[in-house]
Amino acid sequence: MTSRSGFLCIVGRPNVGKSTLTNALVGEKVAITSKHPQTTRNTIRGVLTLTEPSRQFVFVDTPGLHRPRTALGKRLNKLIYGSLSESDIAIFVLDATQQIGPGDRLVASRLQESGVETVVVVNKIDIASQTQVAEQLAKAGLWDFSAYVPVSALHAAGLKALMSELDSRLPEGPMYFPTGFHSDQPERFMVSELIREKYLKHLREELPHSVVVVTDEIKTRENGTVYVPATVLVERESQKGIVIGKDGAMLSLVGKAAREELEKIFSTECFLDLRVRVEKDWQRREESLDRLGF
Ligand SMILES: Nc1nc2c(ncn2[C@@H]2O[C@H](COP(=O)(O)OP(=O)(O)OP(=O)(O)O)[C@@H](O)[C@H]2O)c(=O)[nH]1
Ligand SMILES: [Mg+2]
Repeated sequence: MTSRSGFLCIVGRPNVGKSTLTNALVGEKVAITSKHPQTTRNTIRGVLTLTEPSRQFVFVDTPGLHRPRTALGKRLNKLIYGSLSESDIAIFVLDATQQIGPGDRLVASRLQESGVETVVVVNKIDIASQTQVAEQLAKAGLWDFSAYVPVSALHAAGLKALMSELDSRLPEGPMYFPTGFHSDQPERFMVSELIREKYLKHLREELPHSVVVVTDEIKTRENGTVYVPATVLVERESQKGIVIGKDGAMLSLVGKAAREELEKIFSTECFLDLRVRVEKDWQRREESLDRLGF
């Protein structure tokens, strides 16, 4: 019997809920989320395998599309267009509580140019009025994409209807990953992202954009505990103080939250060795971006 499979690229402007939707569709946390725009900085693949008949959805969460102001921003936009061109289906996410703006129109026109079959998702219906949702659907409807589905990614509402739209469009294809497999992100990347997520939760305004986390080799010790050495990089000396906090308060708050989540994942005691270093203007310097793996 033939199976069906496909790559489904999740696109939209920053902060509309792409990563939250990715996690909800996959049923596992594969991508970090935050209240700050431009949280996601890599394409994150999350896999959902269904049986009877056998089919596999490879969701590709992407960074929010925006007009780039840094070398990093330019690389991220390129990354989005690259994943879009390799996708079978695009999922275009809109925020029901926000007017459709230039950011959404930019995404829409890129999707139209790409010719990829697109399903539009109007997200955050849990905090939008019925009128807002109806108006958003009507306005987005003018773009003439393949289907329109209102959802709440956060509360897993409307996902059945969305899955049925996606399922009916999934082409024939091989099972790329084994059953039970949800993510192909390397362990060290996942750990860095988790630490960054805790920082995003506690930092305000522009600073989150300046933070990047690098995890070195994770070691399992003889007694079964796990040692995780990680470095938080910021762009300027002045940011170092904020990331460390008064008497190290921020560092220990973030470290504790990250360690607790790591212990759940590794199912053992973890020692998180968290350090802070300045990597001057890393977002703007091509060689820093190369070294940091962007
Ligand atoms: N109320 C509500 N909040 C949501 C919903 N989906 C996402 N959010 C919130 O919206 C914010 C942004 O969510 P993300 O999933 O990080 O958004 P994103 O589109 O991946 O953002 P970038 O990676 O920055 O492009 C977070 O605070 C989420 O909790 C939803 O359905 N309802
Ligand atoms: Mg995201």
